[in-house]
Amino acid sequence: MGGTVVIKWGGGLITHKEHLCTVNSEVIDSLAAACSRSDKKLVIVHGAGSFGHMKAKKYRLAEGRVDGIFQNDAIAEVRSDMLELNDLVMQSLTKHGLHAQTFAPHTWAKGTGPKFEGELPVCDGVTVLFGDVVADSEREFGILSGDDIVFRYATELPDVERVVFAIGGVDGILKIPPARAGPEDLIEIWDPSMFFEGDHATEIDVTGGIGLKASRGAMIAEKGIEVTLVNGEYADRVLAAIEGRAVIGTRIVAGNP
Ligand code: IP8
Repeated sequence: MGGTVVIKWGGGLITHKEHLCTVNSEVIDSLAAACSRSDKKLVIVHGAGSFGHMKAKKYRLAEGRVDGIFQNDAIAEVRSDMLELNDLVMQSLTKHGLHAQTFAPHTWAKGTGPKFEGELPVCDGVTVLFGDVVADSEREFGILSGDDIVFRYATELPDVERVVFAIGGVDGILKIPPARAGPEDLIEIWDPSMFFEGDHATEIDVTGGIGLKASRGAMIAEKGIEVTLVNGEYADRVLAAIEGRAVIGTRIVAGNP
Protein backbone atom coordinates (compact mmCIF):
# COMPACT_ATOMS: atom_id res chain seq x y z
CA MET A 1 0.00 0.00 0.00
CA GLY A 2 1.36 3.39 -0.83
CA GLY A 3 0.22 6.95 -0.48
CA THR A 4 -2.52 8.72 -2.32
CA VAL A 5 -2.77 9.07 -6.08
CA VAL A 6 -5.03 11.75 -7.52
CA ILE A 7 -6.35 10.80 -10.95
CA LYS A 8 -8.35 12.89 -13.40
CA TRP A 9 -10.62 11.06 -15.80
CA GLY A 10 -10.91 13.56 -18.65
CA GLY A 11 -14.42 14.50 -19.75
CA GLY A 12 -13.46 13.99 -23.39
CA LEU A 13 -12.32 10.49 -22.47
CA ILE A 14 -15.39 9.26 -20.57
CA THR A 15 -18.03 10.88 -22.80
CA HIS A 16 -18.53 11.38 -26.51
CA LYS A 17 -17.75 15.06 -26.58
CA GLU A 18 -19.65 16.07 -29.70
CA HIS A 19 -22.98 14.47 -28.73
CA LEU A 20 -24.93 15.90 -25.81
CA CYS A 21 -24.93 13.71 -22.69
CA THR A 22 -23.53 10.56 -24.28
CA VAL A 23 -21.32 8.38 -22.16
CA ASN A 24 -18.41 6.14 -23.11
CA SER A 25 -19.25 3.26 -20.77
CA GLU A 26 -16.49 1.03 -22.11
CA VAL A 27 -13.83 3.55 -21.18
CA ILE A 28 -15.41 4.19 -17.77
CA ASP A 29 -15.40 0.44 -17.08
CA SER A 30 -11.79 0.05 -18.18
CA LEU A 31 -10.69 2.99 -16.01
CA ALA A 32 -12.59 1.58 -13.04
CA ALA A 33 -10.98 -1.83 -13.65
CA ALA A 34 -7.49 -0.25 -13.79
CA CYS A 35 -8.15 1.67 -10.57
CA SER A 36 -9.40 -1.49 -8.85
CA ARG A 37 -6.11 -3.25 -9.65
CA SER A 38 -4.04 -0.73 -7.70
CA ASP A 39 -3.64 -0.74 -3.94
CA LYS A 40 -3.08 3.03 -3.81
CA LYS A 41 -5.52 5.26 -1.99
CA LEU A 42 -7.31 7.06 -4.80
CA VAL A 43 -8.93 10.41 -5.33
CA ILE A 44 -10.77 10.32 -8.67
CA VAL A 45 -11.85 13.59 -10.27
CA HIS A 46 -13.83 13.34 -13.48
CA GLY A 47 -14.46 15.96 -16.11
CA ALA A 48 -17.72 16.93 -17.77
CA GLY A 49 -17.34 16.31 -21.50
CA SER A 50 -20.71 16.42 -23.25
CA PHE A 51 -22.57 16.40 -19.89
CA GLY A 52 -21.32 19.88 -19.02
CA HIS A 53 -19.54 21.91 -21.64
CA MET A 54 -22.22 22.16 -24.32
CA LYS A 55 -25.00 23.66 -22.17
CA ALA A 56 -22.49 25.69 -20.14
CA LYS A 57 -21.22 27.19 -23.39
CA LYS A 58 -24.68 27.90 -24.79
CA TYR A 59 -25.83 29.70 -21.63
CA ARG A 60 -22.43 31.30 -20.90
CA LEU A 61 -22.31 29.77 -17.40
CA ALA A 62 -18.53 30.19 -17.05
CA GLU A 63 -19.05 33.98 -17.12
CA GLY A 64 -21.45 33.93 -14.16
CA ARG A 65 -24.69 35.93 -14.29
CA VAL A 66 -25.07 37.55 -17.71
CA ASP A 67 -27.84 40.14 -18.23
CA GLY A 68 -30.39 39.21 -20.84
CA ILE A 69 -29.83 35.44 -20.74
CA PHE A 70 -32.13 33.24 -18.69
CA GLN A 71 -29.55 30.95 -17.09
CA ASN A 72 -31.32 29.40 -14.10
CA ASP A 73 -32.69 26.35 -15.86
CA ALA A 74 -29.31 25.70 -17.48
CA ILE A 75 -27.56 25.82 -14.08
CA ALA A 76 -29.99 23.23 -12.70
CA GLU A 77 -29.74 21.08 -15.83
CA VAL A 78 -25.94 21.03 -15.96
CA ARG A 79 -25.80 20.13 -12.26
CA SER A 80 -28.27 17.34 -12.79
CA ASP A 81 -26.50 16.10 -15.95
CA MET A 82 -23.21 16.02 -14.01
CA LEU A 83 -24.88 14.02 -11.22
CA GLU A 84 -26.12 11.58 -13.87
CA LEU A 85 -22.60 11.15 -15.30
CA ASN A 86 -21.21 10.84 -11.79
CA ASP A 87 -23.76 8.16 -11.00
CA LEU A 88 -22.54 6.10 -13.97
CA VAL A 89 -18.95 6.50 -12.76
CA MET A 90 -19.95 5.45 -9.23
CA GLN A 91 -21.86 2.40 -10.50
CA SER A 92 -18.81 1.28 -12.45
CA LEU A 93 -16.47 1.76 -9.48
CA THR A 94 -18.85 -0.23 -7.28
CA LYS A 95 -19.14 -2.97 -9.92
CA HIS A 96 -15.36 -3.27 -9.84
CA GLY A 97 -15.35 -3.75 -6.09
CA LEU A 98 -14.22 -0.26 -5.09
CA HIS A 99 -15.73 1.39 -2.06
CA ALA A 100 -16.25 4.94 -3.29
CA GLN A 101 -17.99 8.04 -2.04
CA THR A 102 -18.83 11.10 -4.10
CA PHE A 103 -18.95 14.75 -3.05
CA ALA A 104 -20.73 17.03 -5.55
CA PRO A 105 -18.69 20.27 -5.60
CA HIS A 106 -21.76 22.55 -5.75
CA THR A 107 -22.59 21.33 -2.22
CA TRP A 108 -19.23 22.29 -0.66
CA ALA A 109 -17.12 24.50 -2.97
CA LYS A 110 -17.46 28.20 -3.77
CA GLY A 111 -15.62 30.14 -6.45
CA THR A 112 -13.67 28.98 -9.47
CA GLY A 113 -10.00 28.58 -10.41
CA PRO A 114 -7.28 27.09 -8.21
CA LYS A 115 -8.18 29.27 -5.21
CA PHE A 116 -11.79 28.16 -4.82
CA GLU A 117 -13.09 28.07 -1.24
CA GLY A 118 -14.32 25.07 0.71
CA GLU A 119 -12.91 22.32 2.86
CA LEU A 120 -11.86 19.38 0.68
CA PRO A 121 -13.98 16.35 1.60
CA VAL A 122 -12.29 12.94 1.82
CA CYS A 123 -13.51 9.48 2.72
CA ASP A 124 -11.88 6.22 3.80
CA GLY A 125 -12.32 4.60 0.41
CA VAL A 126 -12.06 6.20 -3.02
CA THR A 127 -12.99 9.90 -2.90
CA VAL A 128 -14.79 11.03 -6.07
CA LEU A 129 -15.24 14.61 -7.30
CA PHE A 130 -16.10 16.25 -10.62
CA GLY A 131 -16.18 19.58 -12.47
CA ASP A 132 -19.39 21.42 -11.58
CA VAL A 133 -21.39 24.66 -11.58
CA VAL A 134 -20.65 26.23 -8.21
CA ALA A 135 -21.67 29.40 -6.38
CA ASP A 136 -19.37 32.40 -6.74
CA SER A 137 -19.41 35.46 -4.50
CA GLU A 138 -18.71 37.98 -7.28
CA ARG A 139 -20.40 36.50 -10.34
CA GLU A 140 -23.13 34.52 -8.51
CA PHE A 141 -21.99 31.23 -10.08
CA GLY A 142 -19.28 29.83 -12.33
CA ILE A 143 -17.70 26.64 -13.64
CA LEU A 144 -15.24 24.92 -11.35
CA SER A 145 -13.03 22.68 -13.50
CA GLY A 146 -12.01 19.25 -12.29
CA ASP A 147 -8.42 20.28 -13.11
CA ASP A 148 -8.55 22.91 -10.33
CA ILE A 149 -10.00 20.32 -7.95
CA VAL A 150 -7.10 17.99 -8.87
CA PHE A 151 -4.63 20.79 -8.10
CA ARG A 152 -6.06 21.42 -4.64
CA TYR A 153 -6.30 17.75 -3.63
CA ALA A 154 -2.81 17.02 -4.96
CA THR A 155 -1.23 19.89 -3.06
CA GLU A 156 -3.28 19.80 0.15
CA LEU A 157 -3.70 16.14 1.08
CA PRO A 158 -0.73 15.11 3.19
CA ASP A 159 0.46 11.96 1.45
CA VAL A 160 0.00 12.44 -2.31
CA GLU A 161 2.55 10.42 -4.29
CA ARG A 162 1.55 11.39 -7.78
CA VAL A 163 -1.08 12.80 -10.09
CA VAL A 164 -2.30 11.15 -13.27
CA PHE A 165 -4.27 12.96 -15.97
CA ALA A 166 -5.99 10.32 -18.14
CA ILE A 167 -7.08 12.00 -21.35
CA GLY A 168 -8.77 10.88 -24.56
CA GLY A 169 -7.47 10.61 -28.10
CA VAL A 170 -3.81 11.48 -27.51
CA ASP A 171 -0.82 9.80 -25.87
CA GLY A 172 0.18 12.91 -23.93
CA ILE A 173 1.21 16.47 -24.75
CA LEU A 174 2.04 16.67 -28.45
CA LYS A 175 4.23 19.24 -30.17
CA ILE A 176 1.52 19.87 -32.78
CA PRO A 177 -2.27 19.27 -32.86
CA PRO A 178 -3.24 15.55 -32.85
CA ALA A 179 -4.68 15.61 -36.37
CA ARG A 180 -1.19 16.35 -37.77
CA ALA A 181 0.94 14.53 -35.17
CA GLY A 182 2.85 11.26 -35.40
CA PRO A 183 4.38 9.21 -32.55
CA GLU A 184 7.59 11.30 -32.78
CA ASP A 185 5.60 14.39 -31.76
CA LEU A 186 4.89 13.12 -28.23
CA ILE A 187 6.65 15.29 -25.66
CA GLU A 188 7.90 12.79 -23.07
CA ILE A 189 8.98 15.37 -20.52
CA TRP A 190 7.31 18.75 -20.55
CA ASP A 191 8.03 21.88 -18.54
CA PRO A 192 6.30 25.27 -18.81
CA SER A 193 9.16 26.81 -20.82
CA MET A 194 8.31 24.45 -23.70
CA PHE A 195 5.87 25.52 -26.39
CA PHE A 196 3.20 23.17 -27.68
CA GLU A 197 0.38 23.82 -30.08
CA GLY A 198 -2.52 22.39 -28.08
CA ASP A 199 -5.80 21.48 -29.71
CA HIS A 200 -8.36 23.18 -27.52
CA ALA A 201 -11.95 22.90 -28.74
CA THR A 202 -12.94 26.42 -27.62
CA GLU A 203 -16.21 26.11 -29.51
CA ILE A 204 -17.22 23.29 -27.13
CA ASP A 205 -15.06 23.61 -24.04
CA VAL A 206 -15.74 26.19 -21.33
CA THR A 207 -12.66 25.31 -19.27
CA GLY A 208 -9.07 25.05 -20.38
CA GLY A 209 -8.54 21.76 -22.26
CA ILE A 210 -5.02 20.36 -22.37
CA GLY A 211 -3.49 23.79 -21.66
CA LEU A 212 -5.18 23.91 -18.24
CA LYS A 213 -3.99 20.38 -17.45
CA ALA A 214 -0.42 21.32 -18.39
CA SER A 215 -0.56 24.49 -16.31
CA ARG A 216 -2.09 22.86 -13.22
CA GLY A 217 0.26 19.90 -13.69
CA ALA A 218 3.28 22.22 -13.56
CA MET A 219 1.94 23.94 -10.43
CA ILE A 220 1.59 20.50 -8.80
CA ALA A 221 5.07 19.40 -9.96
CA GLU A 222 6.50 22.55 -8.34
CA LYS A 223 5.48 21.09 -4.99
CA GLY A 224 7.58 18.00 -5.68
CA ILE A 225 4.69 15.75 -6.72
CA GLU A 226 5.06 13.55 -9.83
CA VAL A 227 2.61 14.36 -12.62
CA THR A 228 1.94 12.15 -15.66
CA LEU A 229 -0.46 12.60 -18.53
CA VAL A 230 -1.48 9.38 -20.32
CA ASN A 231 -3.87 8.17 -22.96
CA GLY A 232 -6.76 6.87 -20.83
CA GLU A 233 -7.97 4.58 -23.61
CA TYR A 234 -5.19 2.15 -22.58
CA ALA A 235 -5.98 0.66 -19.16
CA ASP A 236 -2.45 -0.75 -18.81
CA ARG A 237 -0.97 2.73 -19.21
CA VAL A 238 -3.38 4.16 -16.64
CA LEU A 239 -2.44 1.45 -14.12
CA ALA A 240 1.30 1.88 -14.80
CA ALA A 241 0.96 5.63 -14.33
CA ILE A 242 -0.94 5.17 -11.04
CA GLU A 243 1.83 2.86 -9.79
CA GLY A 244 4.64 5.12 -10.98
CA ARG A 245 6.02 2.67 -13.55
CA ALA A 246 7.51 3.76 -16.89
CA VAL A 247 4.72 4.45 -19.36
CA ILE A 248 4.03 6.04 -22.75
CA GLY A 249 2.85 9.54 -21.92
CA THR A 250 4.08 12.96 -20.82
CA ARG A 251 5.76 13.55 -17.51
CA ILE A 252 5.13 17.16 -16.44
CA VAL A 253 7.95 18.76 -14.49
CA ALA A 254 8.31 22.19 -12.87
CA GLY A 255 10.07 24.87 -14.89
CA ASN A 256 13.36 26.45 -13.88
CA PRO A 257 12.81 28.70 -10.85
O1 IP8 B 1 -14.34 19.12 -17.65
C1 IP8 B 1 -16.06 21.31 -16.29
O2 IP8 B 1 -15.14 20.46 -15.69
P1 IP8 B 1 -13.84 19.92 -16.50
C2 IP8 B 1 -17.40 21.28 -15.55
O3 IP8 B 1 -13.10 19.11 -15.49
C3 IP8 B 1 -18.58 21.71 -16.32
O4 IP8 B 1 -13.06 21.15 -16.90
C4 IP8 B 1 -19.88 21.62 -15.63
C5 IP8 B 1 -18.57 22.16 -17.55
